[in-house]
Amino acid sequence: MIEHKDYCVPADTWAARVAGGDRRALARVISFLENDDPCGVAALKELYARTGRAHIVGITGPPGAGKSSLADKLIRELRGRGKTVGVVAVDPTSPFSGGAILGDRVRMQGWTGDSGVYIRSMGTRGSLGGLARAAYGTIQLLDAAGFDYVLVETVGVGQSEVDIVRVADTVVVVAVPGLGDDIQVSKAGITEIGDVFAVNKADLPGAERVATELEMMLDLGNHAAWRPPVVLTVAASGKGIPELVQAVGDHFAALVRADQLVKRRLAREKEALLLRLAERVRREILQSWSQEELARLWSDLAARRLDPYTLEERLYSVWKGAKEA
Ligand SMILES: Nc1nc2c(ncn2[C@@H]2O[C@H](COP(=O)(O)OP(=O)(O)OP(=O)(O)O)[C@@H](O)[C@H]2O)c(=O)[nH]1
Ligand SMILES: [Mg+2]
Repeated sequence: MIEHKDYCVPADTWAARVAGGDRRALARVISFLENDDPCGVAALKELYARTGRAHIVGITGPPGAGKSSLADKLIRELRGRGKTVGVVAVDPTSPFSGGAILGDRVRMQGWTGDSGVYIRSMGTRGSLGGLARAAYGTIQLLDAAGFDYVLVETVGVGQSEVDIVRVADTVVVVAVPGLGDDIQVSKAGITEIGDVFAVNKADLPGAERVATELEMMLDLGNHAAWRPPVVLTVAASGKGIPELVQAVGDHFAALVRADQLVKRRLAREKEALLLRLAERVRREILQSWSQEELARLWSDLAARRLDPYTLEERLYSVWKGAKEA
C-alpha cells in the first residue's frame, strides 16, 4: 500500500499549490516522484482530474541532432503566440538530474525569468523504469499546472521504457544530414513512430537528401488519417520553426478530427498503469525469496536442473499462497 507520510498530509496542499502555478511546489513534487516518495503519487492522484489539457509533444532523435536547440526555438515561437510551455528533458544515459551535465545537453537557457516557461531535466538515478515513471508523472504535473504545451525531449528512438511514443500526443522525430544513409531513416522504423519529421541542420549539406529519403519512406506507408510532414529546420537560426509549430498543431487537430486523441491518451494511461502493476507484482514476487534462495534457483535454471516454466509456476504460486494466507 502507498502510505502517506506526515509531510504529504494533506496531500491536496501540494496538489493545490501545483495547480495554482507555484513553481517551488512543482519542483518539490517532481523531486518526490524522482525519489519514489509516496507524496509524489499522492499529489498526482489529486491532480489527475485536471490533466488532459496540454498538448504533449515528444522530441526525439539521435544524440546531438539539435533536439534541445529546437525545443528552445519552439519555446520562443510558442511564447510569441501567447502559449505557456513546460519542458521535460529525459536523458537515460545520465545519472544526474537537473545538474550541470544534463544542463549542458539541455541548451535551453534564459527562460528563468519567464513564468510561462518551466524546464526540468531528469536522468536515471535508479532503474529505467523509475525514470520512466518519474518522467511520466512530471508530464502529468506540468499538464495539471496549466501549461499549454509540454515538450518532452529524449535521446534516441525506440528505447523501450522511456519510449516517447508512449507519452506524447505528437511525436517529432529529428533527423540530421551527415549521419550516413540509413542509420536514421530505416532504423527501428522511425517512420512509424514520427507524426512530424524535422530535418534539422538544414544549413549543412545533405539535408535535402535526408528529407527526400524520408518522404520516400513515408510514401510507402499507409497514412489514412495523417500523412506525417517533413519540415526542414535550422535550430541555430530559427529557420523552419513556424512551419514546425504549424505541423505540430495540424497533427493535434487531425487527432481531434479523427477522434483519436482520447483513444491515444487512454491507451497510454492504460499502458502506464499496466506497466506499474506488472512491476509491482514482479517486485513482490522477487521480494518473497531471499537472495540466496533466488541465486540457487537461477543456478538450477542455468544448469538445466529446473525448467523455466516450473520455476515460473513455483514463483507465482508461492507468492499467491502468501497473499492468500
Ligand atoms: N549547423 C547547425 N548546428 C546545429 C543546429 N541545431 C543545433 N546545432 C548544434 O548541434 C549541437 C547539438 O545541439 P543540441 O540542441 O544540444 O542537440 P541535442 O539533440 O539536444 O543533443 P543531446 O541532448 O546531447 O542528444 C550544438 O552544438 C548545436 O549548436 C542547426 O540547425 N545547424
Ligand atoms: Mg539535448
